[in-house]
Amino acid sequence: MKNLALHWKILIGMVLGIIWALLSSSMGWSSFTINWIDPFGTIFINLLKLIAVPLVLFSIIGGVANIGDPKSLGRMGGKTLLIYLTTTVFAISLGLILVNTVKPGKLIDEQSRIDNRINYEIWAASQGHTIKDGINYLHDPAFFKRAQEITELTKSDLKEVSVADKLEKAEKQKNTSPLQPLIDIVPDNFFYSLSNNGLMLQIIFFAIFFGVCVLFIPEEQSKPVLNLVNGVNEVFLKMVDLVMQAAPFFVFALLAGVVSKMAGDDIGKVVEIFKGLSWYSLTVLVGLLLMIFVVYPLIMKTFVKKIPYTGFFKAMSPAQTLAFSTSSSAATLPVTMECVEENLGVNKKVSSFVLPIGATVNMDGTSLYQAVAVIFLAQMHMIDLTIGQQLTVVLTTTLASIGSAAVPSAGLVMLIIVLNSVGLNPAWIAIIFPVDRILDMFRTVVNVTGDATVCTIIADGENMLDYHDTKNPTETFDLD
Ligand code: DAS
Repeated sequence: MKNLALHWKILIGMVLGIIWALLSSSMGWSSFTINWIDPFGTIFINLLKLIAVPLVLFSIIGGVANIGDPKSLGRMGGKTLLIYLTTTVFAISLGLILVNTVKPGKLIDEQSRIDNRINYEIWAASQGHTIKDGINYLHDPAFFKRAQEITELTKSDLKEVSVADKLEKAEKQKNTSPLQPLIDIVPDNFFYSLSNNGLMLQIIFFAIFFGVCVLFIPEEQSKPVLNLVNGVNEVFLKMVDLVMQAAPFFVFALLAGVVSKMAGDDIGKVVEIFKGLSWYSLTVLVGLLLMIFVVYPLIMKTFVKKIPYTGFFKAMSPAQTLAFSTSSSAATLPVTMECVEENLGVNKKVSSFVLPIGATVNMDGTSLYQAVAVIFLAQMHMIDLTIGQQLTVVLTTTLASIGSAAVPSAGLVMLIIVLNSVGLNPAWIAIIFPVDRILDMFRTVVNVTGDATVCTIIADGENMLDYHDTKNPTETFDLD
């Protein structure tokens, strides 16, 4: 067991966690699992995020300052953002092709879709939207009464999943200036940004600014700064190695908690939850699995010949299994960096710059999921979005995935922006909320895999990739 590769130990921890949750749910012990086991999962995520924030700060400062000259920094930065954008738009397009082919929303029974459409028209009218393509039930009293009943029902559903407060936040976000996302990148108080690790973009902005300025001070002054930064970096990476020794146990607690919260003491509930949303969940999963096992390997094969198909997965498996268990790219970032540097041979100068930016702005899995979700919700409300509206979905999904924080369920909240952008009811996120945590696990794996793929391509392009297949992933986190 000792020599078993870490990702196998994590997978075993995951499977045992799910088995324990199913067992405890059938024995009526779910509250024990949620109260006494799940907290260790939260502790694990806290530990990783505790490391991630200072690690991002010092690794970017070190990465930028070690690059040596602003010109190559500019070139690498430009390439990074361009490739990130390309993979995101590709993921959205794949999602749109799948959801318009499978049409999961149209597989729902006709009567429910008509009710949904009525409900939508009422909501649209209440928002001052014009009644679309001639469906004009509003003047029929019988319809109006039925529609009011459905609307009341939806409202009570909303209260239950506390989506209302998320809607409020999105409403506030909607009424800001178009350049607000740009303003939000520049912090006015760096210590406030540090204490709110959702403001990762502000920490990245400060780190790049600080790192560039290190390049412009005389060598005898920048040397001690760089020594300190590099030394602190090593300490945080050693913290990751330490935490990862207990990863299998923590992952057991995480998965036991997630499944117990979903199932409660009635395992049949999990089946219920997926029943109405099975085709939707399947469409999202097929898209995400295609990204992981087909799209990224094809991109790697095209741009980085020296890394074999299995070699990439062997190298990234600890990060991918962690992304799956934590559903948080930010929490997984320290491990993603170690896997990319130690197992893929990417130079730290590239990974410490490209990966933190990727974890924050490059969310291919999230963008694919958001594209599928919007079209699915429209279909189940008997609404066919025009091509123009679907192109709007591409744009707003790209922005929404950039704006999504790298934490669990962030993609669901940002979906509100996308729904608003095509005149759909943002409260519909309550409909897909029940399966979101499971889909979030898979989309976070895609987000992390996408970041690692782009980082490897950039490193290869900068001649900073020294790949050797000999490394066994389990040695990545050895304490010696
Ligand atoms: N869980 C997010 C992440 O950490 C992705 C999402 O919510 O879509 O990448």
